Amino acid sequence: MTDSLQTVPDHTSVGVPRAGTLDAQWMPFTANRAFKLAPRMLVAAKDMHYTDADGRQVLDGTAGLWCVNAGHCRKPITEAIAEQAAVLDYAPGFQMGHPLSFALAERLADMLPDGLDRIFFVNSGSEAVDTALKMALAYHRARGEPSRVSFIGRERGYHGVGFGGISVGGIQNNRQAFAAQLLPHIGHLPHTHDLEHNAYTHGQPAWGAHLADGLQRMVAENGADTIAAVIIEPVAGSTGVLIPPAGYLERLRAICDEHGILLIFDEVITGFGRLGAPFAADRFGVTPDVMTVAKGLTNGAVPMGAVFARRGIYDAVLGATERGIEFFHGYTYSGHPLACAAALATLDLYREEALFDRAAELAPYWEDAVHSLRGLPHIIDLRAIGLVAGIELEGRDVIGARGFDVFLDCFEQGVLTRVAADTVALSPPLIIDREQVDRLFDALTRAIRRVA
Ligand code: PXG
Repeated sequence: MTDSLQTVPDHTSVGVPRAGTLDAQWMPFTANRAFKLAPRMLVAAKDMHYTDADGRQVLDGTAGLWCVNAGHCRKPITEAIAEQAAVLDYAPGFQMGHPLSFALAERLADMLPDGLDRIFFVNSGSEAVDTALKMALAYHRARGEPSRVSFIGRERGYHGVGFGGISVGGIQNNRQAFAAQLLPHIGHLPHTHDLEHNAYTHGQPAWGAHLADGLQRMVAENGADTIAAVIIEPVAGSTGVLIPPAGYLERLRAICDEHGILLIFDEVITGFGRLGAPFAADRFGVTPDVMTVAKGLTNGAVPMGAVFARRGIYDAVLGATERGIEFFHGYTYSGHPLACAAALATLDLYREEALFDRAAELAPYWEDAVHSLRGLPHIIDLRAIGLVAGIELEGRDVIGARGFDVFLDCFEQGVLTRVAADTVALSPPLIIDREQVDRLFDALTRAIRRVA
C-alpha cells in the first residue's frame, strides 16, 4: 500500500483499465515525486487531441514530443501496424532481411536531398546519433585517416541520451551528472542565441553567421586531421527553438568541405515536415553528409529512427573490408517490421495529404500568432519557423519555474505545451487548423498573463 495509490486517476470513464499504483515506474525526464502526487494522464488520442484521464479533450500543441506530425491515431497507420503484426511480427535483421525495410529504405532515398541515399535503421534519436558518430569514425578509418576521432558539437545542442549523444550535446544538466564518463576528444561550437542581437527576429536572424568560424579556429588549434565530424541540429529544438542565423549553416558546410570533416545534421525534430519542407536540409538548402532522424518517421506510432549517409560513406566503409561484416553495429530491432509498416504508411499519408506543404502554407499565420504575444508580461523573445515556436520568458527565482507554471496553466485549460527551462516550445501536428492555432495562443496568452 502506498501513498500514491490515493492519487491514481480513475480511467474507467474512458474504458481503459486502472493503472494501479504509480510507484513502480521510474519515469523519464520527469520530476517523479511531484508527478506521482498530481499525475497528468493521457489515455487516448485522435487527430489534434488527447483525451486525459478525466475524459477532457486536450489540444496537442506539441505533436506528443515533436513526433506525431500527421496527427494522432491516423487510420492508415494504425491499420498498417495491425496488419503487419498479424503477418510478420518480427524478423532478425542480422544476416537476414525482410522486404519492408528495403522498401522503406528505397522510399526514403527517393525523398532525401540529393546525395543521401544509404539508410541504416535504428529505434530512436539517441541510437541514430550514436550510429552516426560511429559511421563517421568507420569512414575515416576506412579512408586511411584513423587519427580523425574528435567530434564537434554545439552548446545548447541536444542529441539524445546515449553516452555519444550527451558527449556531443551541450546541455549542462544532461552532462554534469555523467561528466566523469563522457567521451574524450569532444569540442563545442558556441550556440547562436543572443537576445541582444536576435530578439524578436522574423525568420532567420541576420546576426550570427560568423559563429560558424569557431570551427575554423578549432581546426587551426587541433589540426583538421584530428576531427571526424561536426554534429548540430539545424534548428535546435529541446533547448528552446534556436533558429540558425542566415548564412551560418552554409558557412559550416564550407569549412567542413575545406577540411574533410563530415557534417552531421541531427534532424530528429526538424525532419518530416516540421519546417514546412521534408527536411531542414531542404528548407535551408544545405545538405549534410549524414542525417539522423526518428520521431516523425513513423508519426511516433512505433519507435524508429534512421541514419542517412552519403553513398560515398557507405562505399568507403564496405570497401575497406574484404569479406564478412563491414560495420560492427546494429540493434535487435533495426528495421523492425511493425516500425517499417508504420513508416511506409506515414510517408504515404504525408504525401497524400501534402502535409509538408500544408505546414509551409500555415507558417505565416503561425508566425503572426507567435509574434502577437509580444508585449505580454515576462516575454523576452519570440521565435518561429515552419510550425515551431519558441516563446521565451524571463526566468524567476528558479530556472524553469515560470515556464512550468505556464505549462500547467495551459494543461488546465486543455492545451498541451512543452517547456525548455523558461521557453515554451510549440510544435503541433501539421494538420492543425487556424482555429486551433487561435485556441492554442489564446490559452497561452491567458496563462502568461496569470503566472507570477
Ligand atoms: N536528437 C534530437 C535533435 C532530439 O530532439 C534526440 C536526438 C533523441 O531522440 P530519442 O528518440 O532518443 O529521445 C532528440 C529527442 C523536448 C524533447 O521536449 C525533445 C526530445 C525528446 C523528448 C523531449 O524538447 N528530442
